[in-house]
Amino acid sequence: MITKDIIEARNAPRAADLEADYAALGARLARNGIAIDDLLARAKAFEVAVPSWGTGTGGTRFARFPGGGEPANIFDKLDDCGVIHGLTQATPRVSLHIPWDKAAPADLLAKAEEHGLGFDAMNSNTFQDQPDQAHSYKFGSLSHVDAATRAQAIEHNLECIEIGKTIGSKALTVWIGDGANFPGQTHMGRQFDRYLSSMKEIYAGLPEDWRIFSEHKIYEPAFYSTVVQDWGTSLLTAQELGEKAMCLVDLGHHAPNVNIEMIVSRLIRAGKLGGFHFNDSKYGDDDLDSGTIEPYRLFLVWNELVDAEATPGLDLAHMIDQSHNVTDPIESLMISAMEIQRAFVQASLVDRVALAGYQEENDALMASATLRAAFRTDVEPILAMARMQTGGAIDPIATYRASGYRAAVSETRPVVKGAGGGIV
Ligand code: LRH
Ligand code: MN
Ligand code: MN
Repeated sequence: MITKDIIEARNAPRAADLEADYAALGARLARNGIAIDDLLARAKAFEVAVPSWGTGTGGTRFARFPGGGEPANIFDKLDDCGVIHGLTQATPRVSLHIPWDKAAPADLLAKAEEHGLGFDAMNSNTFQDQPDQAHSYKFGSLSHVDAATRAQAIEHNLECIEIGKTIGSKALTVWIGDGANFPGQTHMGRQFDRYLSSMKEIYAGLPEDWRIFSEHKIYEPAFYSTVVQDWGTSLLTAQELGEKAMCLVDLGHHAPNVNIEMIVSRLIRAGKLGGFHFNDSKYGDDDLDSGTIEPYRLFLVWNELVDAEATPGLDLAHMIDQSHNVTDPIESLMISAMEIQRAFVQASLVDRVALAGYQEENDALMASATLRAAFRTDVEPILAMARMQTGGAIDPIATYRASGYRAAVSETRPVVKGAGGGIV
């Protein structure tokens, strides 16, 4: 654990500079009629959930290169999530993946409480075979041609809900790898019908105050066709299931150049946007740290979200979904949380009255300049001030490195073997 003392000791020599930077930015924003303290309050209220699976070193289909001190189980992972939240004060919840994180609920709750953490959406897993399972998912799960295999996959999702109920989760995210590698391998219509009918059975098991998120992904592991390949299919699914069903947008699950912010806008319009898996990518489902490849796109997504934040019923689950191959996962997850928060604060700076005026006047140049003016604003003093005032670190990466946390846990955690490829 990284104690408050360690954080305060690292913050102390930086606090005066931060106050000065914050005052300078405040004066600049005030000239444009923006109250910096309002932005500070928004930054403090910001939350994004951490994926339990992101705390371990990921891999590719070719190899995995584990680092020292990797978490060996969900309790180690929760310890790491506690560090991330302690330093950033932006990640108070963890999203679990079952069966990877299966453990006694009382123990999960106790460990989470130790770090002041709660649990976000549960994630089911019918894209891998588990050692003890009766039917293989090689040819699909919820859309499999075999009824017994579908029943097993449905049962697993219902079990995820049961586990989630015991730890205070309120949502289930379903992503399936079902699809086909070759034209003709599956009947696309009948396969989707089977998927829908399985999802209806899962939906029937949802508690009143729960939601189910349908997560689409264009391809992989299936390389020719995927059952839930795009937001259209996800929307069809959510609409057919009912009001507790929503769509989840994983930023890495689209073809290159797809206008994701427009998908976000459409799903809000349909009343079906439920949440996000934030990450960044260059080519496919790269699961890179948020805001490290296309920060402007992340900003544009947030621009839609801030624009629509007063929409009745809009209640979004913000989660990170990443895999870290060459960095310390704790550092990468902190970077992502802070970049997502940055895009949110920058989007909060957009002069929406001016923007609407330019749009009405067809002034394309000034409309686009209005967005870029917000994006160009360095809001780091606001983010750092939010962290400092809530007990986090002014500079989380430097504080983490100075704490020696990874070296300390390397002493007690067993070495995790890593020859196999990654999964996500
Ligand atoms: C699939 C995915 C989905 C899984 C996670 C591990 O690519 O994005 O959200 O649950 O990765
Ligand atoms: Mn995802
Ligand atoms: Mn993914």
